[in-house]
Amino acid sequence: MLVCGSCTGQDRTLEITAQEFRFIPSFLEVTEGQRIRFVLRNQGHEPHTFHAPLLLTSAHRVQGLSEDLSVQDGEAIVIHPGETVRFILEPRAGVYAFRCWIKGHAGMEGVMIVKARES
Ligand SMILES: [Cu+2]
Repeated sequence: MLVCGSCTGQDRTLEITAQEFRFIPSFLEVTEGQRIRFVLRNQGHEPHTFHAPLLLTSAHRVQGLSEDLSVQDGEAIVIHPGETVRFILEPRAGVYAFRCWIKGHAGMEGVMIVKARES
């Protein structure tokens, strides 16, 4: 069996760090059909949110959200200082913007591109 993080049909882990006031990285590119294991870390001193309404829907099969995870309106995941949040998505092709929607946190934004699988 091949083990390749960038191949289609494989699990892939994406780590995103939130801090004052940016996401690192702010640009992500994956391929449709991959199961993406998101690891969101808040290394800042304030709470941050991962607000991605087009991404955090059942259409993309969100899995693995722990029970103590707070999701606001099904669109944003709240990450408290020092916290790490993990979840799994299998996103469809598209362009998905994400940002922190806390007032005053302008600039905390990014984009995830999910490329269509070549057949
Ligand atoms: Cu923030």
